[in-house]
Amino acid sequence: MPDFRKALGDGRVYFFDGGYGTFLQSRGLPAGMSPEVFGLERPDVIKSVHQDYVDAGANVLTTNTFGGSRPKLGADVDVIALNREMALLARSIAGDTVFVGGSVGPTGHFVQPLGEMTFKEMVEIYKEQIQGLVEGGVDLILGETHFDLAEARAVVIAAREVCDLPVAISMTFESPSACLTGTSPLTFVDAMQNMGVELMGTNCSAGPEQIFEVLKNMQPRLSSPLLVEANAGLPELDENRNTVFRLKPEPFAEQSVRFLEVGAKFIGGCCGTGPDHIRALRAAVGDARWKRPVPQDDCQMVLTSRGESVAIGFEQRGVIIGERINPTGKKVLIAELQKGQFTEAMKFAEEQVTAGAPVLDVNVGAPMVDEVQTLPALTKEIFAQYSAPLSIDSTNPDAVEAALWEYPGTPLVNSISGEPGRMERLGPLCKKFGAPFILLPIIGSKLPFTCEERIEVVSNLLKQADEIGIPRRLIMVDALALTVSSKPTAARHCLDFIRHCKEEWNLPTVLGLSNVSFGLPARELLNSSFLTLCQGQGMCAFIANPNSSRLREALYSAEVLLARDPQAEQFIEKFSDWTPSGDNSGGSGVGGSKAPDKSGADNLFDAVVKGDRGNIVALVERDLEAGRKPFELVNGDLIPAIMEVGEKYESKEYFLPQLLQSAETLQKAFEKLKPLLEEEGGDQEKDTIIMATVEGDIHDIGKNIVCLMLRNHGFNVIDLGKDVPAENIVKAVQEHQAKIVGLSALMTTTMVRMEDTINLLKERGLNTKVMIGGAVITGGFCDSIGADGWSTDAVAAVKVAKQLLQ
Ligand code: THG
Repeated sequence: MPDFRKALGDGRVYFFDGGYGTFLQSRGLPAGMSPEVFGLERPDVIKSVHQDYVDAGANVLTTNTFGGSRPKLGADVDVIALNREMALLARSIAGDTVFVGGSVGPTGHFVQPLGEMTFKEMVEIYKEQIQGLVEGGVDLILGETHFDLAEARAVVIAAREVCDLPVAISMTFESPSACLTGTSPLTFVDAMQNMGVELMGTNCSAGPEQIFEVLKNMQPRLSSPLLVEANAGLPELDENRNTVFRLKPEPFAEQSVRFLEVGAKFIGGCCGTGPDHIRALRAAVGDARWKRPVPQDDCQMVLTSRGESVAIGFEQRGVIIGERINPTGKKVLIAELQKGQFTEAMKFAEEQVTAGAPVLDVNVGAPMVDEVQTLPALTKEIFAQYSAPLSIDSTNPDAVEAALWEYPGTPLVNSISGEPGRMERLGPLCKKFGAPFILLPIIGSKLPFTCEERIEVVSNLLKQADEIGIPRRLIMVDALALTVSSKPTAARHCLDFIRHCKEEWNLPTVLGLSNVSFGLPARELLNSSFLTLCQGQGMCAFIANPNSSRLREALYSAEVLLARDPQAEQFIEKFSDWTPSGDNSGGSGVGGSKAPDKSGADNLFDAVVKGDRGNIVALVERDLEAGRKPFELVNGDLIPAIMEVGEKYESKEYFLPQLLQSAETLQKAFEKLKPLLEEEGGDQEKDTIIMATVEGDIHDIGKNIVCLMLRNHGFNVIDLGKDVPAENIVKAVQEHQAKIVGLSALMTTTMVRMEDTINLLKERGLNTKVMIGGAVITGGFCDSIGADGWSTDAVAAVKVAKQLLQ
């Protein structure tokens, strides 16, 4: 038997059969009877129709199973047996020279929220039907006349779960621009290509001339072979008010031949066509060859919702993925999500769509929120109201899967990290659902820093993806924006990496823009400059707040400069009434700078406040030589100085870099003084504090700063690092007889793990004080898990530690 997959790739044009309904009626099908049930009673009639089409020159027969699904057939019919019988009938005529397509039509139901059925139920219905078709020996599964993208997707997923056969999906479009449920021909093509559907096309609805318009709208990104089956003209009502199709075989054939110009490889007929139409078609096509469609719209990736596509790529405009539906730092949103309410989340959706975000990120990771339940529920709520494709943002693979089962298009999966097991779990799922995904170059708790490290991590992940057979059009790389205030070259490595992804791998990149400016003032300024730099290197999308006008200004300006906004059309539309912000008044720029002047600190206090690392040791030596006592230096100068720094930080005069610099300066002074202090102070005991970032969380910048500050304030700090299991923390408490444990977590998803440690301490009968910290910690959360103190910054953390010892 010839292989249908080979036929898909060769240069030939193939012919499907024509309509069956009218034909069967003329051969005895009673009005109102299911053609499939009739087929069971009169296999001879079905065979005769198949035979007529083979005689007319069809290369592919479709089985008499268009309405062969459970909801259409009812409970009394053996669905699998019927489909198997019908497939066997077609096979008996097709022999081993003609292909058999297992026809799968609409169920007559809609998937939620349009209808009552869940997507999973729809898939189960199709699995049953397809099982029978496969048993009967079909060569491909052929979804026909679908008018809902969700239903078409259900056919594809059912086929993939049941068999390994190629899948063809043919949609019916009410108009050249959309099907009944609002999907455009191009979005249909995008979604099917994402899913790896081997053959796609359109049938029914109208005659060849109208269908040609639909095909033209599919062109921009079409690279797959097309299947086209037009009706015999537009339906008309005859004198008995019956629908009739009057287009004769020759004009039908003449008009259908034009389909070859736009990539058709398989041509047949739909309602009102018969063997003569197919015969005429074959004659008209003659020995013309298939012309593979070449997409004109150059892009690397496409996201789709039910109705819309968003193209991502080097020749495409930068795409804002709206970040606001994310509990980080949003108390009202967290409280609502915990109760399963979405008012606040929907407000963020509305606001971001209005601000022009083409894609919305959806993240519900917060303590006491069941993501597996909440993520799909919110996803559903959003896509029912907004057509922007979504980015499903979760570290919980079960939650991602649950959301994929609900979504009617091919959304962005954010993300697949290098954590062991992630690619194995999510890769095949994304492939099956045709969901593009973000590859996050983080392995376990390791954050690659240099460009080379990032390249190595992503190379390995790409290898894994290749092994699973994931096509490159589904992969986008997170370039990993790290914080420049703690790692000054972080952004440069990121820029190098973006270029590498583009030039060496032809892969689009994305990043969470705001990470870069953490700990600095005027974050929007840095974020928008960083955006421009990234765009210059080839970054394609970014997760950010679309309400920021500064960001939009930077984005749309860059699009003009990168020649992706022809005649500056978009730029002019957005900014024609823009007014320059102009002068230097209002706190910005000249004269307003409060950054410390580092030059020439001539005393210890100033040196610490100014963060004068180079001078501090010399100053300590000078003061010692002058006869000052080590304790006097600490208590009289150094501690007051770092307190002053803390105050400046709290009043937002200082930011993270200054805080770090001062802390390091202080540390240098302490190192110099340490041996002398120990001599002088004898056996004065320091209080021990155990510090750790909890298991599952790999953020340690904040915790490291707290450690530094605590040491500076005379604590004996034992830093267990990041991603530390509760068991290890408790062990360290016992071993070092610590008075306090400090737990850190940055993410709302990991802060819940703090409770593990508290519970374990209680279990072991230890009454060690626990203080917790992190950007998203609140007093309410602290009380709810039974911690003794909390803070969201390093200066306050020291105060809390001191209070806990009183
Ligand atoms: N890469 C990928 N996905 C990501 C990130 C990334 N998803 C999450 C995050 N990073 C990007 N999203 C956000 C969302 C919110 C904030 C920052 C990044 C944020 N929120 C404010 C805060 O914490 O103060 C809340 C203020 C407000 O908006 O009300 O900053 O890097 N692939």
